Amino acid sequence: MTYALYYAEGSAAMGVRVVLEELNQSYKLIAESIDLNVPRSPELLALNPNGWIPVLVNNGTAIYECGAITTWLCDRHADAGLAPGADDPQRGRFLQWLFFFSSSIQNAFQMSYYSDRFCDAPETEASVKRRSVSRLRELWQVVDDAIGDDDWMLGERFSAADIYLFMLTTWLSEAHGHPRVEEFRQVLRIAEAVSARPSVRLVYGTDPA
Ligand SMILES: N[C@@H](CCC(=O)N[C@@H](CS)C(=O)NCC(=O)O)C(=O)O
Repeated sequence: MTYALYYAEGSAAMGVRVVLEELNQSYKLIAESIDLNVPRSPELLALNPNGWIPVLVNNGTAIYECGAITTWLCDRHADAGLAPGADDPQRGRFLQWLFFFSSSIQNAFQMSYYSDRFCDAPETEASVKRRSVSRLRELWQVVDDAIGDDDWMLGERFSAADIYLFMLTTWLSEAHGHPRVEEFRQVLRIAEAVSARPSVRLVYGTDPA
């Protein structure tokens, strides 16, 4: 089974690629740009009119939205155990974090990186950027508190939610005035554990030479 992933370094497509690696699936990458000065390709826009990546294509079906792609992949390749199944008591918690990451934390990042989309007058853009920073601090604190002494987002069990968490921490940027990941000690602990996985080292290019 081969997947095609619309992809750019530094983007949300990296998390999906880590999931594909963890699931041991073959895939090809289709290079896209997330540079705001580069137009989106007609091929991408035909699959996702928002012009966002990731988009995952399989057997003629294209899916966008990180959380949906992640859940769909984990369910299709359930043997890998990267997500609790539909009847597992931890299924709800898994979905909770995936949705929280994509609808709240990712959205707060968008307010930083694409602040002009969240206001209708240039003079209010600085306010959107400021609020994105305080919002990120609030939201990461919620995650940090929830982790407590747990090993992973689902307690003792590693899952794709941890991969998603790791990816989001890589977007924290001093240049944007974001809080440092070190402010959230439990988040940092999980992100460091995820970063040591071979899949992540391959995708993020952090394999030792
Ligand atoms: N809600 C979408 C957001 C995806 C998203 O924001 N992708 C960014 C890269 S991380 C992108 O394609 N940006 C280009 C643009 O907005 O023009 C998801 O979860 O997949």
